[in-house]
Amino acid sequence: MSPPRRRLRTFHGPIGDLFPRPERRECFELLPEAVASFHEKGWVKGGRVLDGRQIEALREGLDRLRRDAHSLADELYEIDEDWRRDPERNVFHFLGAWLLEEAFHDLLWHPAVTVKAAQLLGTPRVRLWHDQVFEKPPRHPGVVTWHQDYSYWTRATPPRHVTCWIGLDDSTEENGCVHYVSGSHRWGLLPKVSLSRDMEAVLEVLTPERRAAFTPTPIVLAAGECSFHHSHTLHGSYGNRSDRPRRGVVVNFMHPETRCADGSKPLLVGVPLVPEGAVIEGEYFPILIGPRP
Ligand SMILES: O=C(O)CCC(=O)C(=O)O
Repeated sequence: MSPPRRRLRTFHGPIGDLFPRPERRECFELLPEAVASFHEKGWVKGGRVLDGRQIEALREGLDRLRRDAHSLADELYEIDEDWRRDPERNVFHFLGAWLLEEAFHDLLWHPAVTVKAAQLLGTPRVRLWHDQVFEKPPRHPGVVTWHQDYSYWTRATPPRHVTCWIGLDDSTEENGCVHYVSGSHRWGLLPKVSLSRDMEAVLEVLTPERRAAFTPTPIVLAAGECSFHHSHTLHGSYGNRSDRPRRGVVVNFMHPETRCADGSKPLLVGVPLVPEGAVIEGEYFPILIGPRP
């Protein structure tokens, strides 16, 4: 039997020494041209943010979470239903690794990531919304269908969110790297789709002009490199045709004043209710950079 796990959510700062403590913020900043490109296209590459030791610690944490996934279902926010039903066909996708694994927890405060997220959101303070993991084993058909992150997040308002996708493997077209549709962050909010079912579902609702402009860019990254995307940027990924895994860890950041637009049920499974209209804060939503309240 596995040893009992610690409740990491009560630690609002790094626990171990896997990641550097914030030095001067400027060391980690994106160049002004990169920030401008993010606003223009809705995504930007963020360079290398993990070294070999950090990648290995995250991979090991992910192995433990996968091994125990079924028994941990109640301790994570969510594990993709389609994966639980049919792991051979669906991507291993879950939310909440930071609650259970120290490397995933400490990654949230990693200045190489948080400084850039703050720049892109245009705020000195940034709050955690949640984290995610997407794993495609070798030769695996699972896809992540074209979607906009904010279509799942309308209860956290207004939309001032940014996502960082970090590779735990080299990701290429062959092993199913993420693709972004440049400019789609200006297309308004499209309907929510199932993440694992019909790859093209969202295309049905695009106008002919937008369909014509639908030209996904493959985001080829080395292990340890990252990309950032806007909450409305259409993105998705195809199956893994290679003999290598394709693992990615995702941090979803939000503006610290983001409010709850629907207090009728928890914003994430297992998280206490946030009253409608209240700022989303507390144990599960730590400030990751900038002065704490
Ligand atoms: O890892 C993938 O293929 C999809 C990632 C994704 O949907 C996201 O980062 O929001």
